[in-house]
Amino acid sequence: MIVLITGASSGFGAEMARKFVQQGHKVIATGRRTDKLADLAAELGTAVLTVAMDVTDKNSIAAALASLPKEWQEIDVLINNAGLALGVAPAQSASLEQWETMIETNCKGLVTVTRLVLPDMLKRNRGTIINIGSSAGAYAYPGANVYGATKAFVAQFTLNLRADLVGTGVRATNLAPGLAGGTEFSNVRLSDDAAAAKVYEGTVPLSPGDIADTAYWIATLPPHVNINHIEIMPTCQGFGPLFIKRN
Ligand code: NDP
Ligand code: 8X3
Repeated sequence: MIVLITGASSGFGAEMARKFVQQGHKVIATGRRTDKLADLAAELGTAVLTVAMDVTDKNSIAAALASLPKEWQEIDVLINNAGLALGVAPAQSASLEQWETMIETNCKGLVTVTRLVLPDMLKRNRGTIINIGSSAGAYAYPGANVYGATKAFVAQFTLNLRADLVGTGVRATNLAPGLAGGTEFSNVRLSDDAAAAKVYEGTVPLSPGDIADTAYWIATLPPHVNINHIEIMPTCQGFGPLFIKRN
């Protein structure tokens, strides 16, 4: 299979690239940091093609897809993984610019890549699209305001994609992890490496390997099986009680 992964320069994306390559597949690893993509290619060899792609820039996405050599053009699996949370401030004081970046990346970027890759999958009547959502798309918590909303968008877009794709050979899944360590997610969100490390203190979070194994399982199920939505949490994570502010 040929697997295109957005945001393969770190975290889940890089680990999913490793998983698919180790299992004998070819990976188009995309992202903005081409130095990190080059490191991944050096590690994994010729089964990886690195392509610069900024999902917030439609021209960058189109140029990346147009640049694919002929033998890399038939994408079997698209993993829309590129995404980020920025900040934990409450809505009333959050940065509007950070909100816009999350919407541009997690929502607009994801739908643009999907829209540009989908027609070729439909021509071949096969393909799997795995969108990386989040438990934050299902459960509210303070400071998740727009991040959680973007992941709720991912969940509903995936279901609506499924509705449109019924009867074709193309599948779509929302893969929604909870707390996961070993990625740059909290470093990016908090812009403070010490604070990012504290997020995982005293926990056994999900690992990038857990997510890569799940994505691989979804992509290699028999063609008649579609996982619509899968939510995974570490065993140590639960659901907060509904918050009540008492006088
Ligand atoms: P990382 O920060 O390690 O990885 C994020 C990836 O997204 C990077 O490779 C980054 O690449 C890429 N990315 C960000 N912005 C853009 C952009 N504009 N264009 C292209 N690529 C971009 O975090 P994770 O691996 O943890 O996150 C991966 C996905 O998983 C995200 O969608 C995140 O929301 C989701 N998630 C994470 C959880 C966690 O707890 N870690 C839990 C649930 C969901 P580059 O900077 O090189 O462009
Ligand atoms: C990342 C999981 O709980 O930090 O999507 O929002 S959480």
